Amino acid sequence: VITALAGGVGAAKLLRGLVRVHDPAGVTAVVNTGDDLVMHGLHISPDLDTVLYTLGGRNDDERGWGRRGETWTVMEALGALGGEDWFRLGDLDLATHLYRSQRLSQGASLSAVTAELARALGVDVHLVPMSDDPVRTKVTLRDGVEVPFQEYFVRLHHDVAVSSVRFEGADAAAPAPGVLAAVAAAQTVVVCPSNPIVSIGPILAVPGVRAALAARRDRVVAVSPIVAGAALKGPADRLLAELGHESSVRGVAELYAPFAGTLVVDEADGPMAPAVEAAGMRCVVAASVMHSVEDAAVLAQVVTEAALAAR
Ligand code: FO1
Repeated sequence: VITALAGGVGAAKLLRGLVRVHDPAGVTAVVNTGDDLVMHGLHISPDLDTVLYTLGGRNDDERGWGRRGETWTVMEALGALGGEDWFRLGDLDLATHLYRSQRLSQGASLSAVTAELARALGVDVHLVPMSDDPVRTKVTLRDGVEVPFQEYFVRLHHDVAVSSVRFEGADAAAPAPGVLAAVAAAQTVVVCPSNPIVSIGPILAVPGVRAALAARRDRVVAVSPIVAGAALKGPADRLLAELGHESSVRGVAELYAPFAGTLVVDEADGPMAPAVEAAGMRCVVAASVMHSVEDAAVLAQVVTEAALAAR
């Protein structure tokens, strides 16, 4: 039984590898929902959708998000009306948001709707949002203005300096049904190579999750999303530095050491292994950049073995 904490693209790639080497029915992915937003009255859960589409074989791997073979008829028509079209929702993708929004409006929980979508898309992994309650990541920019996460990420192309990040609603949120039990029961808990601040951070901010991980610290294996000081995708490196952390595997280790026993770092960071160990984590060096599903399966095997060796 494996439980993974997941953000978007990096997590989806590793999960695709994990289900190559483990029975998907034994894998639970707890997914960040701090990126969620309501737009045009629709509830959009970008990280859940990236994981759903990737495991369901429908993700546009080149763009990184949304569905393969996508068309944009609705967005073009919306733009022509003067509607908000900076957050691009493709025609196929819209079906997901329509389905989710309709079911939520009928009173279904986000976890129930996620299970329905997973079934419909042929995803066997147990996919759960971190919480059924709204948690919204808010980013304060250097000029003091606070914006919702997607305004920072998409509208401003995460090309602006950040002074702080908070997770609105987290204090009052409960972990979704099964989240704490999945951490408690797992042979291995994987912290996927996702942004430590805005992808893993919101999951840790849900009351009870951090303590549940800390209680299983020896079984928790994190994969560094930082390779040779840089993020493979997105603004993790800049965010770490702007918020006072080192943009390196040492910086990641300092954040994760309280609740994770092992950090998997890329071969490029082999020389940093002593620094990771000095920060309090066992360090495993491996090829961690996933160019293919085969790479992901090899990394998944490394992660699994690392957890076994830590016991
Ligand atoms: N990312 C973009 O860079 N531009 C977009 O217009 C955009 C639209 C979008 C729509 C649905 C969805 O599920 C994801 C979308 N993303 C878009 C990606 C999203 O911003 C990121 O996946 C994250 O939230 C960061 O993990």
